[in-house]
Parts: sequence; C-alpha cells; structure tokens
Amino acid sequence: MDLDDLTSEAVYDQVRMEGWLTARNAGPGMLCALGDVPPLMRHVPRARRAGPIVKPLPPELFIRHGTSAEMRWEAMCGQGYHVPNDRFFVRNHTCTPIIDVGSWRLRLHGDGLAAPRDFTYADLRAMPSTTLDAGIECAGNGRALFATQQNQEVHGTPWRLGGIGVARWKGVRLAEVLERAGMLDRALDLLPRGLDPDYVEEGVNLGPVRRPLPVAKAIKDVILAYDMNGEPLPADHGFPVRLVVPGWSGISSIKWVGDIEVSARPLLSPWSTRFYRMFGPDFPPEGGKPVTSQVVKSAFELAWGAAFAAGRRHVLRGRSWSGDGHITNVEVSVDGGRSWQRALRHGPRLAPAWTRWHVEWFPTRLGPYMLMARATDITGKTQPETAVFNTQGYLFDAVVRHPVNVTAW
Ligand SMILES: Nc1nc2c(c(=O)[nH]1)N[C@H]1C(S)=C(S)[C@@H](COP(=O)(O)O)O[C@H]1N2
Ligand SMILES: [Mo]
Repeated sequence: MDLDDLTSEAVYDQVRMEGWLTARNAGPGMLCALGDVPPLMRHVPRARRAGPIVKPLPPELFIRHGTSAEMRWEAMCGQGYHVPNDRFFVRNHTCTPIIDVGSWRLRLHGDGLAAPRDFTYADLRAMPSTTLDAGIECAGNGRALFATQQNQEVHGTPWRLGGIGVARWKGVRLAEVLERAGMLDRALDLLPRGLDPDYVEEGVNLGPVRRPLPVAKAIKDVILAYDMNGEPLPADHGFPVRLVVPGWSGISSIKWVGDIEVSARPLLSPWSTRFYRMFGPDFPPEGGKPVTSQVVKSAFELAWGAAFAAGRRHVLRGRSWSGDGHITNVEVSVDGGRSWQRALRHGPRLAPAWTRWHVEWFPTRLGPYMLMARATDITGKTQPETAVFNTQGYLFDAVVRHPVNVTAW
C-alpha cells in the first residue's frame, strides 16, 4: 500500500486514523487540534421543512426505511443504464431540507485559503462544466442479508440490495472551485458540510453530516454536481449542489453542501472515526479496516420471490458493480449454486458505475428456486460465499441467494 497516495480512500483513512489514535493517546488536549469543527455557517434559511423525503415513494418503486428509501430492483427491469431520478434510492440521516437557491451560497473557508470565498448558484453554473457517469452506493447496502443469509445480527438500515444508484451527474470540478478560491499549497483536507438538520444519535448532537476528504482526491475527480440525469438535482438528492466522489462510499458524496472548510490540518468527523469503520470480534476495539471503496456485488432486476411460468423461456437480467474497477465476468446459478453459467454482458461497463448482464432460463420443475449471481472485477476479486461479519453490517459482498417461484400456467 502506497501511504502517499491519499486519493485512495483506504490509504487516506488509515493515515488519518493513525494520527487520531496517536493524538488520543497523547491526551485529551491534543484531540481538538485534530477533530475540532468551527461553528457551522448556517446562512441558508430553511424556509419550509418537508417530511424526511420530498419525492413520492410509491410502494412499487421503493421500500421505506425510516428517513431513507430503498430502490426496488424490479423497478429497474427494462430501464436503461442510469437509474431514473424518480426511483433513485434516498439515504437521509435526518430529512431533506428545502433550500432557496437565490440566497444559497457555497462558502469556502479555513486556514488552507488566503480568505473565505462565496460562490452563488449562478457562479457555479457559469463555470466550465463536466459530466460523469457514476454510482453512489451506501456502505450498508446489502446489510439485511447478514441476518437473512448468515444468521448474524447487525445494526443499521436493513437495505437489501437497493441502496445503490447510477446517474449522469453534471457540475463543476471541485478542483476548479478550489483554484478560484485561491487554495494555498498548505491545504491538506476538506470538510464539506450538508445543510440538512444536525444528526442526533442517542441524545447526542453530532452536528451536520460531514466527512473529511483529502485535497488529493478532491482535485483528482470530485465534482460539485448541480444536474442529475439531465435535470437540476431533485431536492432529495442534494439540491442545489452535492458532491459526487467517484469510487468512495456514498457518505462522501455530501448533499446540500453549504460550506467547505479548507484546512491545513488533518480533519476528522464522527463519519470517519465512528461510522464507516469495521467493528466486531475480528477487528481492533478502535475500529479496524475503514470502509473504503465498495465491494463487488450483483443484483437481479427481479422482485424478491418473483414468480415465473414453468415450461417457458425467460430472460433473467441483472447488474454487477465494484468500487475497484469494472466487472470482467458474471456467472449465474439457477440451482442454488450447484452449477453456474456465464452471463452475457451488454452495454457500457463503467467504473465506478455498473455492468448489465442477462441469461436465459427455461424452468420446468415447479416450486421454489434460489437464483444466484457471482461477479468478478478487474482486480480479480470474485464475490465470496460469506461476507465478513461486522457489527454495523457494512460491505456485504457475498453471493446473494435470491428466492423465486416457478408456477404452472
Ligand atoms: N448532507 C447529507 N449528505 C449525505 C447524506 C446525508 O444524510 N446528509 N447521506 C449520505 C449517504 S450515507 C449516502 S449513501 C448518500 C446517498 O445519496 P442519495 O440520497 O442521493 O441516494 O448521500 C450521502 N450524503
Ligand atoms: Mo450511506
């Protein structure tokens, strides 16, 4: 592992975590030098607060989970490469804020700049734009399968596999915004913050959703997106502007960005020290391996328990993806893993997005079946039989057993 390559989420997290642990062990006085967060500039009026999610969530498109909503995979059947905005999953820590774009400003501030600098929505729209096809996936996507498939109890939103979406994002390169703001050479870390209400966990206010990002990654390929699939960002997906951080777990792609601290010091937040780390019997008590790029996964574009007519030809469609590069191979089993056939890929297979595939199926026996799909990515990594247990249920990469039924017709 090249410890200088901070554009890698794994390296960045490891380096910052070691700094944090050293400071923590040196005594409490040292901690604020690393973790302290200046008061949030909430200069955006929250005129009207809707429910947790603004867009309609028809039950045929979504599974509700508290303040979040999971995409139903059967809703992707017959859709193109991108997930339409009306069915893209929503992961809210609290609720979607309604932001007045006229008074909204993106404020850059901190000791990594000569002076603070504000950008209006019109300023950003007037800058050179860039377009990016990228997936955003929640690190907990697949979490429910720890219980149903491995009999393990984990905490957090019980996503099945619909905590992912791929969209065409348009916006400005964060590198360009930082340059216009006059970022200094000493700038090291950024802390983008959302304008949604503070996140409170068990009575403790953890402040606005925020997760540090190294300057190295920010200037490499991060964008400040204002359009999603050709429309202005919908409220639930970050209007007026969100970050899209390709290849990193979903939490880095901060929505409703209000300000970005540009810091000459390393930064941390609860979203890098407490959440999105691997905890459990196999990991050290301070949290082991950070949740980094997403693991290899596959999903069928089918309802859970879908019905198929016996004695007919069917096409099973699905998608596979990996945070480490594009997908090179997908195999499908219709007999619970006894035999496998190679799926046919079609369309683009972009990283960090996904690859579409299909196989034909002609079932004759009536009754329940387990469909399975197993993908391999460019690094040679194949989905395993079991995922590594961790108490918060991150990174479920095991081959999923998808139940269906074959009925007479
Ligand atoms: N401000 C803010 N940004 C946020 C979040 C949030 O709750 N507040 N959730 C994060 C998480 S955990 C994920 S997985 C993605 C989800 O993006 P989406 O809701 O557009 O699908 O947004 C990230 N950005
Ligand atoms: Mo997430």
